[in-house]
Amino acid sequence: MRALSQASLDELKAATPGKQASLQLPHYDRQQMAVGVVHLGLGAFHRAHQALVFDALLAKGDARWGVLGVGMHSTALADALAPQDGLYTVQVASAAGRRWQIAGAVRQTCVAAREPQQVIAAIAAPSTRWVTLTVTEKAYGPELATLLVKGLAARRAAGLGGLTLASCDNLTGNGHKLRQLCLAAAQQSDADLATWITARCTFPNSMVDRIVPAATLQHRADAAEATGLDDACALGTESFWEWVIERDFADPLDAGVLASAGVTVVDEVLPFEQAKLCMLNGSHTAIALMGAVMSLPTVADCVAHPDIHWYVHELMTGVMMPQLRRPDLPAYRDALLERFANPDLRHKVHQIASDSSLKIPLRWLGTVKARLASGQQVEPLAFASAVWMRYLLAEDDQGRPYAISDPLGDRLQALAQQHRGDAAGTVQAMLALPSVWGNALPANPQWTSRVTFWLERIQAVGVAGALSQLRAA
Ligand code: CS2
Repeated sequence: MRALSQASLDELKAATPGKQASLQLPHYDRQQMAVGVVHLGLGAFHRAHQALVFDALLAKGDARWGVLGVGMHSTALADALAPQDGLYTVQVASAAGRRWQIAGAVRQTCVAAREPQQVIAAIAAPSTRWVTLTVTEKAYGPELATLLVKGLAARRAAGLGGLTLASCDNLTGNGHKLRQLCLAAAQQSDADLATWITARCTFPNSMVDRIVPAATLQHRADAAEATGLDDACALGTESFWEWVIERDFADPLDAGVLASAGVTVVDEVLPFEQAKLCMLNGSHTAIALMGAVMSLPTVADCVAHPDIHWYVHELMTGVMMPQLRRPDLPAYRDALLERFANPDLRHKVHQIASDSSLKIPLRWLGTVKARLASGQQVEPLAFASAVWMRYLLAEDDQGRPYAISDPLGDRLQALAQQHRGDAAGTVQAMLALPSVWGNALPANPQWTSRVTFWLERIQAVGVAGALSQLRAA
């Protein structure tokens, strides 16, 4: 079978004149597109989300939205996309059926750790207008700041205008965090550069949403069947997507341009961001940890379990929604439960459970603190926190081992083993980690006692047994 590339795509287009509902191809002239976007964190999520928005803009005839896709460390995807001329196939699966799309927005790829000069030069290139980022929670540190600041310094030295730098990571106030990081690094090297960044560049907060599981060989086989071409970079996603971004662009006209491709441009993203971080990501983390210990491989398997389905509904309705301001919360919740149940996604619980020590503070703690402060119950999140502590034993309820991927993994697993069987000792040791729980929660007797209560129950009857007790309570 021929490999996907510009040449084989051109043949496919010639062989299938006219548009097909089940297979969408990039009909625009990819040779003419300029690299207008430098994307840091080339991975499945970017390719099924922002890159498809840029693809839609290119398809409308706006040639400014080609992407340089930058892997931060890993070379595999960047190097697999290069011989495919940046092309890849996306399978979009929903209750209405499946369709495929070959996306054309990625013009070039490279790897920041291997080719930093190429990234810096691209940030400083005249055609570049945006930098987008999906680098994950753990990457917001000095390495990222140095790369961006070098690029912005070169851009300023070249006498060019500013950029829109849009963080698309699941962080509260992601744009503000990115701005702070860049300005602090710029201040250290050159105060004038910091002034230039403040005056010329914007860092809009944004909320991005689409469930994009890690790509598998099944996606590759399905894509080959649909297109007749072998695509080593095929991936799958759901039909739902949302990108809500604050009206804060280096080029103010971009608001209308993005809106024309289905992006929601708002004055304040916070209500959307908080609802998504809590209800989608917060539920995801709880589901993933339960699924890992209960040996349920995917999110769809988890929500097919009646007690977990009840749990997620209760977590959202009883504990999270009262704190949130998004206008359509009940409909948003119901849509989320349907999205989680999508059987085509096969979204692995262990993928979501990775880096939980960084995700928990962003996804659960706002809710826990707000509710404790007003004397309200936090039972579902105390339960989920106990499940996390149980999960750190790295074996499921049948005693089968699994791997834990987390920057604090070794330390957390050592603590879990050290206090194995001792719920109070485990909770005390785990809550003493301020990067996960902050400083106030370990001293809160209500929180400590409820987490300990649920960890004891889990130790006695397993996660499934404890969950049915939570439901019956
Ligand atoms: C997930 C997210 O892996 C995870 O932690 O919760 O990747 C989630 O699928 C996306 O944020 C959905 O928009």
